[in-house]
Amino acid sequence: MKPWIRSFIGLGGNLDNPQQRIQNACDQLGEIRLCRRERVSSLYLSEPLRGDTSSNTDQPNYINAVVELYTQLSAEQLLDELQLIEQQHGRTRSHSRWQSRTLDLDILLFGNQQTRSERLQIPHPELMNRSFVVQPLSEIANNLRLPSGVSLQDAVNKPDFKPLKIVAKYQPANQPIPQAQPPTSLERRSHSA
Ligand code: A4P
Ligand code: MG
Repeated sequence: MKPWIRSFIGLGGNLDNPQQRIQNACDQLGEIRLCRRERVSSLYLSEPLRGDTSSNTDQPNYINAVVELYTQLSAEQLLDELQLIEQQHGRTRSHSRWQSRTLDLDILLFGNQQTRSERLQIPHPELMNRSFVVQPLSEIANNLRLPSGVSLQDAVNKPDFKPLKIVAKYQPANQPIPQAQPPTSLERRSHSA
């Protein structure tokens, strides 16, 4: 049997209800063949990282999250599956980077694999420099080390690390919506006071 590789997928989007889209994309990641979704981070709000080009100012804020995915696929096969999901979310690709997008799915880490091909760069080259990756990743895999041996905590402890706001927890589809609990006697008392 093929080994299960522990990978981490970064999710980001800033167009067409990104919060709902990221929730849906987390569901879809759990349905990819030969993959088992484990932990899912909270959803974080982040200001657009834009590079220094002037063509893409005034972008909406992003929602970002990270998912832990065990897989028996190769990294290339996994990328194919991720790109299919991006297409289902109407992702269009322009030639310039840093453009607004409905959904971006990046392979951040793939076991201890280190790949630098034209199609795949693993670990993701900017992983340690982006708080919208570092923060959700450290939420679900606090003690993580990169294949180079560098610890994720080094990025969290950098003086310029800016903590992001959590906007929602991941709610799996088909999960019953929690019923409102009857107020406790303490709450009843504070209302009637
Ligand atoms: N590719 C290479 N390595 C990988 C990998 N590890 N995972 C190749 C996924 N794809 C990888 O990607 C272009 C090509 O990268 C793919 O065809 C694949 O073969 P793309 O998704 O089509 O284009 P892109 O998203 O514009 O490029 P990239 O490099 O993913 O963009 P970035 O650098 O990730 O920037 N601000 C905030 N706050 N939050 C964000 O999520 N994202 C971006 C996108 C900019 N600003 C942001 C955010
Ligand atoms: Mg991408």
